[in-house]
Amino acid sequence: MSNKIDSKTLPDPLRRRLLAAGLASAAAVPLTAMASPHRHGGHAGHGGSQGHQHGHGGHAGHGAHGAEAPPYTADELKQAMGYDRLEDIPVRGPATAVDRLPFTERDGVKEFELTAEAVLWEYADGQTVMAWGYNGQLPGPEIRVTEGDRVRIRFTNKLPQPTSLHWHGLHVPFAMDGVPGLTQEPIQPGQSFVYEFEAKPAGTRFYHSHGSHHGDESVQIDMGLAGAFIVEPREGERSYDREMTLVISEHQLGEGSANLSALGDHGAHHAGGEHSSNYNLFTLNGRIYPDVKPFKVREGERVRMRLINAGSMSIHPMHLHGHTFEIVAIDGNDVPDVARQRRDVVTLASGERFDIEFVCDNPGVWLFHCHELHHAAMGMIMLVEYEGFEVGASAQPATSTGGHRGHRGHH
Ligand SMILES: [Cu+2]
Repeated sequence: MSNKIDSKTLPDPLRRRLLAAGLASAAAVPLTAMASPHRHGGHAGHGGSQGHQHGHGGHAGHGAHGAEAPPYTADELKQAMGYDRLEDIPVRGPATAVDRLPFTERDGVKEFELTAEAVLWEYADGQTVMAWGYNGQLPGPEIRVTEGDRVRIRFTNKLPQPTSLHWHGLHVPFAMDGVPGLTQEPIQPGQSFVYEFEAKPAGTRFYHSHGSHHGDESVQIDMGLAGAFIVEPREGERSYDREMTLVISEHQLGEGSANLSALGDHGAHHAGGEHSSNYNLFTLNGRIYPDVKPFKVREGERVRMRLINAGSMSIHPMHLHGHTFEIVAIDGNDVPDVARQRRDVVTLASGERFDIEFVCDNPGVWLFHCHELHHAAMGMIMLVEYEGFEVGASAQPATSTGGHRGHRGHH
């Protein structure tokens, strides 16, 4: 039994990385024949999006097009990203991202500015995926306020498609809930909408697109439209010395940086239910291993991790090496001391949040990763690094023993 990825289904940049890391098995089938079976020259003149269904089964087995052939047409690129050419889309990444969204205080209200826009997001150093990001980043910048604060979010839609903004886990007034067709009209490209509410209750919440209608919410989330919204309690003492927020997302990467949630012929943005879900890129705070920013801790500290599954579908059993943690909050709500589970795996379904805390009593550089190991192989690993710990000094080389000489290796 092997946990290796069948790399022939992966886009080229991912495949090369995984092969290099020994996490994928080399495929005999030419990659180009498999990575984008739905887009090739024969379709160049198809009549646009209407009736454009997935499953061009008749084309299986071709393989004539080149490695760089993008799985989309110029029309589709324009429709999904608002740009005529890939080269025109701004590249954004950790260098331009902010962890926390700044605000201005006016008449006792904390005012934030959020813009949804199309970018090429650098999910790993030098590698990009088409994305829709709040303020151009994945995840969107963390909004952090105190319980009871009055907040006003001025939101602008610079996407080529209508959208909306929902406050997940917050008790907002009905008209502020961001559900298009129910609480408000969808926000059209170029339009703005002002959300205003009292931040409550305290806890790990998040914000995400609710689509332009119920049928494309998953597409918009898969394109990257989600971010943390942390409401700190107004009273009570902090139980931890240090904290971090971890937003989990999933994407469908194709050739040429294509994000197949909005591109290719999945029909994702045309009709509800057409959205495919062949996720092959699982990000932690918008990045994949080894380019995920590590959580740096110090021996003796008690630390909190706020885990948010902002993905639209997958379930992630997140596992910490070398420590036992306590689940201190579920969906943002405190768990009483006597009811706290002590775990080393916590499983997050879509939309769930878990706050975990542990004492840093075992110096090292430890993995925190998804134990659905295909997800780990495709990026879902983060390091918890103790300050001052040297990996090289303690890494032990493997040695062979006489009795096993000539052993052929088992499975
Ligand atoms: Cu997972």
